[in-house]
Amino acid sequence: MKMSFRWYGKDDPVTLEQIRQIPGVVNIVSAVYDVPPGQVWSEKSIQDLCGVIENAGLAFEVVESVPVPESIKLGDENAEACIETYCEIVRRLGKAGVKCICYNFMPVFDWFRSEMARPQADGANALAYEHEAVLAMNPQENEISLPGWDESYTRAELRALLASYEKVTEEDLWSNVERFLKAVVPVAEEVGINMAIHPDDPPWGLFGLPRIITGKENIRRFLKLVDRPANGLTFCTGSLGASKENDLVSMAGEFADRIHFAHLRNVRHTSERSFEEVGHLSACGSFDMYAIVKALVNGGFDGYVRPDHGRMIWGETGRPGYGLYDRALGAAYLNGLFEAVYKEKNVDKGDKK
Ligand code: DNO
Repeated sequence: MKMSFRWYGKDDPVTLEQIRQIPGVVNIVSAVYDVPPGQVWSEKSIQDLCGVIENAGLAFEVVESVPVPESIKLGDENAEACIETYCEIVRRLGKAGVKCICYNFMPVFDWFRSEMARPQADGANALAYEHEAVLAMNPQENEISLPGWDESYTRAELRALLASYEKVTEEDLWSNVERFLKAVVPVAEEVGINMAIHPDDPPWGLFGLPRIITGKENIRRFLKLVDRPANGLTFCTGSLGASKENDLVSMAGEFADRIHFAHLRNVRHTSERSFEEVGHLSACGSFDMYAIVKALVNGGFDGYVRPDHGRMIWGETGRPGYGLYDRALGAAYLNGLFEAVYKEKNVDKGDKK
């Protein structure tokens, strides 16, 4: 396991110097942020990013994300050109030493929450998803501000984009993802990269938009579309676990050898489809984090791990979910779980810094 930490580049209020002091963190997860989706990432931007990370004494082997342009998800007339551009980005990242690319195939929206800072009993605040509140939202008409949202769309562009999905069914999305994988996975294999799709968050359709990376059956289907190790998964417990139907421990075990990247965090279900984010510990939420880590290790998982969304604690303000303190606590906790599981199995995995 390689403990990693997401960093949003030079504008991130969390610095590489701070990240380096979190025990056990050896890898930075980042991306090129100065090129709009659909354009080739310049060699210079990639090199600069590698340079700052390596100068800080950390490694850069995981990119999150290389965004998939809507044309590819829609399968429209620009899809072919966008796929070619995507392949070129993959080649350039391979050349720069990247080993894993996390991406998602969610139409229009990335991760979705209804509250950015819900106060917690202990004085922290956390992201929350209230299903009733989301059903009442109308993205066609109202301003919405989301943590994973590309704010660069104007209201008119968003309306047009939502309209272009009106006739796109789940089956269309399946064919479009298949076409994408058949082109991209061989390129990734050639340059030593594992592709790791991120599950949909939450794992159900929103506003009539289809979502397909939602649960066990669909993930089985996805992995078979191109049945090669380089076509793999980001196992995000918080995303998949938002649905009570997903048994995370059994999924971790079944998919372990195709999981290249794990986002390990906990949520607390507050009703059938509502939840709030909590501290990483099993005791704080609805998941048994120890059992999940054990299932991953027993299944042969040896990829990248990162703590995921943190609460805002100790008065920190910043990018929702991506402050320093609670994620650092998450990393410390996860390191402990892995150490315990490795020792039980007598595996020496002391990733020394
Ligand atoms: C949220 C993240 C997602 C993820 C993308 C991957 O915190 O896990 O935004 O980066 O879905 O493409």
